[in-house]
Amino acid sequence: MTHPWSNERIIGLVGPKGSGKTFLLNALLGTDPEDLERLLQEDSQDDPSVGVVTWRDIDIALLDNLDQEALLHAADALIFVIASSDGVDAQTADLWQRCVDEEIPRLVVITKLDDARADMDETVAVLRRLFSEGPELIRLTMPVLDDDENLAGFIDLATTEIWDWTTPDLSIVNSDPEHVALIADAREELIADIAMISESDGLTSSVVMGMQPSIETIIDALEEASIGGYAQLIVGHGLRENDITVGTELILDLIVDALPDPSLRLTPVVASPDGSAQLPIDADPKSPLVAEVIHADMDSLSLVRIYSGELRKQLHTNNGLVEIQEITEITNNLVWISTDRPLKQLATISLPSKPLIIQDVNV
Ligand SMILES: Nc1nc2c(ncn2[C@@H]2O[C@H](COP(=O)(O)OP(=O)(O)OP(=O)(O)O)[C@@H](O)[C@H]2O)c(=O)[nH]1
Ligand SMILES: [Mg+2]
Repeated sequence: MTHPWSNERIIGLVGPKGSGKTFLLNALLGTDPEDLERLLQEDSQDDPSVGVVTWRDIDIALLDNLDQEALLHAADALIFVIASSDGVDAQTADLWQRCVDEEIPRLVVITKLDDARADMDETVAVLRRLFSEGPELIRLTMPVLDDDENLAGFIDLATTEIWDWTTPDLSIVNSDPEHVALIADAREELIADIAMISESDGLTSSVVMGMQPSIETIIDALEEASIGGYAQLIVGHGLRENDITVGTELILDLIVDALPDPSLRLTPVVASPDGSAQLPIDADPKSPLVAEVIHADMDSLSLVRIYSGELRKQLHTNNGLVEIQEITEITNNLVWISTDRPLKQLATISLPSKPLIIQDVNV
């Protein structure tokens, strides 16, 4: 039976200032291009923004502008948004290292590939030097240009299919022999990398014996490694004329197929309010409630992440009982609540009948 929480993803967007996080968020949400420039102008790093899009029946919550600590609690996976022309700042490099230490699954999106100065190969090389000396950073796509040298789409190196946004609706087509020859080296590198870190013996032994693994085997291994947080896929994104964004649907597919759902997350370590240890709690709506205030607003409106259990009207928090007045669901596990009094950021929410306090979230 599938887990009740397998139909959602909670994803945070991170990256240097101006790298295109809010732009990518709106592309993924399918925001009308006419509203986009205004939204980018209004975007303020003081206000968290949460959007939700349903893709292939999966509800994807996307978080932007959250305080870093809160984001690392709220999200089950991060998308590192890096502009091809701008590179990486120290804060982003530090955050990457923290994700390595805490095994937080992540995806890398290289943005602004329509920029004349953009060079995806070069950006991938820089990221590999900066973030990983091993095979974990795996580039999945390569840009395809049209006759005018504008960004037209991407080749998926695993399937060798071309995702083409020139038609003007997206079409996914098989690549011709000329393209296959062009990507041969990059594809070989991808297969060697995934074979090195894959837990699938079939893949590793077929590569060692010099055989071509099937596309299905490669994709399964990539998805498993990405969900498990031990490989990070790199893909591209950009813009075409008429405000068509290139790469968006491919990223939505990857969020669904290659990033974890809330049931796969290790739940926080909890204790009783008196400090006595408690057994770990399963990420399951039937378990005791453990939730956390991710962002607290002046007027008693709070963004809450549920790790286990279900919210009730009366709740226990670190500083006493509160009552919920209204719940607005973003996904099953991420909700806005208004309460009879303000809550504190990173306060634990539990049931009055089983009060619990979070000791540590990402362990
Ligand atoms: N041409 C082009 N411009 C882009 C692309 N992505 C983002 N931009 C532009 O880059 C600028 C910065 O993008 P934002 O989405 O605001 O960047 P951000 O990472 O949210 O920035 P902060 O919130 O300030 O950290 C905006 O003017 C966008 O229109 C892209 O793929 N192509
Ligand atoms: Mg922004």
